[in-house]
Amino acid sequence: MAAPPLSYDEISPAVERAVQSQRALDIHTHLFSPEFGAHMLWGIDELLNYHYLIAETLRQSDIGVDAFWKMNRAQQADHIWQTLFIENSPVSEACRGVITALKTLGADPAERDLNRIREFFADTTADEMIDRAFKAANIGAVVMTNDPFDEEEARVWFKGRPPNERFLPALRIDPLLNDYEEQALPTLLAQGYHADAALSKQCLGEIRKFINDWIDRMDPLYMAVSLPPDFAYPEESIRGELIRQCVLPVSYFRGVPFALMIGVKRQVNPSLRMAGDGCAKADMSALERLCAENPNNAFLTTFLSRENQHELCVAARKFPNLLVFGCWWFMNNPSVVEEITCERAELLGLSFIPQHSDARILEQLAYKWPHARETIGSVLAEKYRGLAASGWRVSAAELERDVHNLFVGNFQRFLERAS
Ligand code: HDL
Ligand code: ZN
Repeated sequence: MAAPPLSYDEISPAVERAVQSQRALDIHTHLFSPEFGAHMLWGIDELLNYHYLIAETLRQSDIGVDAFWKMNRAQQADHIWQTLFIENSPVSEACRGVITALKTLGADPAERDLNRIREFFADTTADEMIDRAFKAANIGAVVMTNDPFDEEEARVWFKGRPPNERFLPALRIDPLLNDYEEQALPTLLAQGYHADAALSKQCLGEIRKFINDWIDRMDPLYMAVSLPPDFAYPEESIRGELIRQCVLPVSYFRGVPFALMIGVKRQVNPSLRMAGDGCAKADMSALERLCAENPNNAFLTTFLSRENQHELCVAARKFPNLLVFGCWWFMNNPSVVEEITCERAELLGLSFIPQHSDARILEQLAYKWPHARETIGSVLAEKYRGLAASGWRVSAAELERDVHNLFVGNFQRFLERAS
């Protein structure tokens, strides 16, 4: 007996229940599990020192960037709190996120005294906060951003990091593709690979071995790179050669998808350090050619410019081997998440991954996911109401199936198809 269809008025509450109750897989974060030591960031002082809030503080503060960088973490947090939360109302998405995180983690969101908030975090251990943040965000696991070119992190992997079912690896290869001669080549040589600046045949073989060895060591869900707005493919360049001769063949033969995160302009203002990156519209034809020339390769992608989002949906319609994910970085604001999710549902149906958190500090999970579910839920409710008005009413079970696919199933099936 098929489950009864929802009435028009039952749709919105049913969508809300399905979206809130669906445990999600967070497919891109910068979080680390405790065995990565200082790489794991958590607590209110780290939460306030998020680079998004540093950029916003330096716009409104009178102390200037040099004086800010001379402060220690706690002094920086005090200054950020005073500037963005006390002297101004915390209206921005990153500011409101801190308030949501405090609330969902059980602290008093109306507490103005930062030292009282610090006491709340002082009473908790890292492991307890992991449990609390994952529960508050209703996520089962996060995918990390693991960098084999980071010496400290590589040491953990060389020791043989034990698998952790809540912190899953992703192999990040930005230095290889974006800074081969300055950053990647010295590391390749230090790790014993016979690489060279000329990208000789032997060198390309050694780089394929490097990628294979790190896949063996990490067992990553995918390999990823962030790329500038002028990313071109094919291209007579080091990057073009390494993608064609090393990344694509290894990605295919090992069944490890290649994630391209396109449109970041690194260090438009270097004085802001990690907060100094910008974005610009990229040329979609590079991704289209990659997907068209490599129909048996699996590609994940997200774009940083709002101006790329509609043409990305059109491109994704052409290539079943391309899975669009998330509202990345400067896209992760309710007004843009709503617009992007709406056009994806209209052009891609349910064949995309609506969100990842990009969390850098553990407790950000407790705001990035509640905010995302709020916006994605309201878009989905409107789509299912529209469907009902056209004459097609879904059951609660069908709704839950669809939401499971968006938050977990699409990615899992994509990985299975790639492997
Ligand atoms: O390159 C990336 O993965 C970006 O997400 C950057 O890390 C960026 O600094 C960030 O944290 N965005 O949310
Ligand atoms: Zn990121």
